[in-house]
Amino acid sequence: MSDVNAFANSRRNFLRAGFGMASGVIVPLSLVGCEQTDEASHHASVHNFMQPDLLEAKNGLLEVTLKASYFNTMVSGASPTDQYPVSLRAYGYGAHPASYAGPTLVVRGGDTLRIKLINDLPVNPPFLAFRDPTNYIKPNTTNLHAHGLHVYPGIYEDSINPEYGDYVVDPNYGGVMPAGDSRQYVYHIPKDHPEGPFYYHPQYHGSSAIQVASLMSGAILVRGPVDDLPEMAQASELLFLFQAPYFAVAGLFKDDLGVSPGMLEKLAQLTRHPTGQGLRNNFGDDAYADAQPVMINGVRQPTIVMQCGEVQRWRFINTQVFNYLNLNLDAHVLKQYTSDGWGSALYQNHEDARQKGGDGLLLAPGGRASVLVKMDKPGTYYLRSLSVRMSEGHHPIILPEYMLAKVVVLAAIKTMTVPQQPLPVRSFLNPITDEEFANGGGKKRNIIFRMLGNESLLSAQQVKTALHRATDVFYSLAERADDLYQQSKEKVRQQLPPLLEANAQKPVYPSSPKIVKRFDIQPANTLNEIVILDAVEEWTVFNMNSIANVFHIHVNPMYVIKVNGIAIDPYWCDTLALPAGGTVEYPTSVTFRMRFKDFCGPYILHSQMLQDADLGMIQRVTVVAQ
Ligand SMILES: [Cu+2]
Repeated sequence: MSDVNAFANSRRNFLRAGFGMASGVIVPLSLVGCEQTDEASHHASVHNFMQPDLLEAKNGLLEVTLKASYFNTMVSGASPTDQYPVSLRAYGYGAHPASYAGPTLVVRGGDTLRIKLINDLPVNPPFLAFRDPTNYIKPNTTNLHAHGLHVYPGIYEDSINPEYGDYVVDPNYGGVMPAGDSRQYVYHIPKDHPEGPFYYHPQYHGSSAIQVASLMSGAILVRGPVDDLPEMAQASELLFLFQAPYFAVAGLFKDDLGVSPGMLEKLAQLTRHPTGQGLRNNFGDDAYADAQPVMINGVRQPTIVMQCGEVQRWRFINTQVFNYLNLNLDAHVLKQYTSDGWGSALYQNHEDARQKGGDGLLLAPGGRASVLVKMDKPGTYYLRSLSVRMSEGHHPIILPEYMLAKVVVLAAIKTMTVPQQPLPVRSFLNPITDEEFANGGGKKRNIIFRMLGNESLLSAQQVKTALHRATDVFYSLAERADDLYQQSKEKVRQQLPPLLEANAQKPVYPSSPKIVKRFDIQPANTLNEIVILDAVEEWTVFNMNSIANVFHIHVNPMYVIKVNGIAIDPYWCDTLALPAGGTVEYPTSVTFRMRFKDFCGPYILHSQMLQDADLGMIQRVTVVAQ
């Protein structure tokens, strides 16, 4: 493959700014051609690549009911043969019970996606906010977010029962309550919406990490012109939801926080062991030597069987809440044509990087990509995540290389080709020039990611003092107030429509019922960036932490132009890897431009390391009409 372009090179340099590489396993490359007999054909290779059910819009509409509940199953640990019984939060749909992933929802520009979310999780445990003081208040209250989609973020007020857009600024007393509450979401996909992989998951502030780090996620595929190319249409499409659910394993931790084996019930399970349950401790020299094993659509290390010369299109979604992926395919090229859900005219070619610096296709948590693979040599290959250096400092977090899937290429020949460049790209993704930026107001903003110590919070969780006993009383009062609110919720709903203004496109902020106002201890959404509709702005996100992080903003994608102040070949994304190695004096940074197009309303920017978002790395954005 010779069409490596300057775009690809500069992107690799960008990643190198933040991520080093530990030594990889070196495997000699097979150089046999398709016509030769290969070893693989002598062995029975079983294709066991499982995929979530795929639901496609018909006549402009896709209507689905998602149901959140516990899901009891077995999940592999550090060794694929170790099986642990787990009980984790997950989605079912229609009459289908909860499973490893929600269904894949397929739409095109102009379609309407209607999702009714039913919350069948059990009622929330009593408030323990002070002793688990991490905003982890209602682990079983939920909502829904369509990650990356360019859609309306407010509430549609022109119905008796409000219908929700991509609305995620639920206040502390809001959300979709457990034990049977429901909410109707409606996403009107704009006609010119770029085609690519998107992602749905809960985003209720305080419990987003605990729910997403279970199994609550699924894919949304927006299709368009690039999918209609004959070579694309002929290629089999595989969806990869990379998952590493967290759960307690008896005896693995010194401190299991009182959580039963197989369960994920405490935010501290995520914050103390961010890379996953395979860890012994956070601070020893061998820390992070054995990161969380990754499943693909619920299967550990599945086998994909292909024919020689076959082209497939693979859609990658990293549903993990902390661990990056550094994707690499042995002896073959990952030809990337979307970054997150945003297409490019030219392929970014990721060749086998094991002997060439170790920079594969980097996927931050929440990050997505579309690639084409053409398998031109029979044999057995691995899709791997190469080593990733997640932080600098005395005890850097280095995720080890591991094998994600096996690809067996048979000798039988299938002649296929990849589409020629340039690929069709929507005008929505036209570059944002200096002129457009100036004409759009030219406003610049800075966002700072900085972690503060939480030692006092941790000790508060471990030691029950008289003060904490007193707060128990306080919180039992809060709980009663919450119950009262639940009971009067229907009444509140009935009172809501008359309060709303006439303009159907205007966002709605339900006012807080008085009874719970004083207990609204959640500091979410208190910072607010106000943006004028149709503004074009330039933002720089600074990372003052030695650890890498992930910046994500809803509704409008980012046009990335600089890394650490140095211009790069620009590209579009919605989930942005912030380089590691920052300090307060010398933060790392990424600069992007954004068009605030089409939609007014409230939404959020936050760390896609969702435990950080739940701890407060989150701000509200409100777009208002001029
Ligand atoms: Cu999102």
